[in-house]
Amino acid sequence: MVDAADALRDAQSRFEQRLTRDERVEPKDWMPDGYRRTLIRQISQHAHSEVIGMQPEGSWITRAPSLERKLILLAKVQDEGGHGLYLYGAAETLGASRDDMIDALHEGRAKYSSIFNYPALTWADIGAIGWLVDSAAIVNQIPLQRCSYGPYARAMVRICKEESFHQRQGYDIMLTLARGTAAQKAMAQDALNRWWWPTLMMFGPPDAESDHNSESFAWKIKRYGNDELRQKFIDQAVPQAEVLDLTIPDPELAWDEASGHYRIGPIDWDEFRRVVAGDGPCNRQRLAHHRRVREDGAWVREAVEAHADKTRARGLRARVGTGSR
Ligand code: BYC
Repeated sequence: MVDAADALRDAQSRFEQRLTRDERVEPKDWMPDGYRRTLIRQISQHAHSEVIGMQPEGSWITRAPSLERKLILLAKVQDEGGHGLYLYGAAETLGASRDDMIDALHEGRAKYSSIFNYPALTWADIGAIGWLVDSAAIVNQIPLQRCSYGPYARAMVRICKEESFHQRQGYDIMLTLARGTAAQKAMAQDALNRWWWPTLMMFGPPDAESDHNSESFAWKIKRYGNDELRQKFIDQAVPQAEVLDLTIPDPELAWDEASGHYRIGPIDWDEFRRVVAGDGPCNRQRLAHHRRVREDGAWVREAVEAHADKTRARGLRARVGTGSR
């Protein structure tokens, strides 16, 4: 008879073989507790980022400069709500409850991306968010399509497709403004000035200071380090800024022939730590809004649950009725 310790060893070895063969781990497969915890942490924080990320752009839906721009922005913000839902769903397959995840966000136990604590002050910010923030999201998320956890990897495939459209809408706004009047071009430049450095911080702390890199690499959740992805983004964004004829706000930015990469000046990691700790320009406003909307929507969730209970009870009565005939 196989005792519990043997069964556990077998399960562990099957898990490791799966990772070695680059196969997906699925919800019902055995997995180490740490793997499950890391995934719940990352996926739920990713979901929170998508949903909180709706706020800076959502505030511009009624102020978009044309009907076409309004429709496009509306579709983008709705996509982000959808991304949040796929991701909460993926975290639920690991046994996390939606209410617990939201409570963790409200109580400051779960983070969301630092980038969404900056305000969208002008229409050009909507361009800069789409161009820079969504480009950064794509660079970070493409490798997550190969993440070892099946439901997360599959959610990423769909999300990445939608992110490409988001990026293009942002770049198109920037292009229109940069080729517009002097005042429009100045507005685009000002947005780039304010969003450039916070976008670089989205990739997380330098690898040397990353808490989770080593475990996440071993578990094939992360495929690249924070610095490598940040560099990839910079190398893509600099020529795009040249096409726009806008200046990246970094006097030390320079092409390094030897490495084949752009080199940048120092990132203000104190600012990053401050924003992540809750003291960015909009942290309080973002969380207060999320709490308010959650409270306002409580009656909808209660009605949906009451309806589901009623439907279940009716189904049960019908089955009992059929059985007694
Ligand atoms: N902001 O060990 P590390 C979007 C935290 S949605 C805040 O490197 P990890 C979009 C990190 O959580 C974009 N916190 O961590 C939506 C950890 O703290 P905890 C969101 C950050 O997880 C709407 C600590 O710092 N994308 O694009 O290995 C509209 C140490 O870091 C940040 C994702 O969530 C940050 N920027 O790597 C438009 C992608 N960076 O958790 C666009 C999925 C780090 O121990 N997530 N921290 O308390 C990831 O790929 C990884 O979680 C990260 C960080 C690369 C972000």
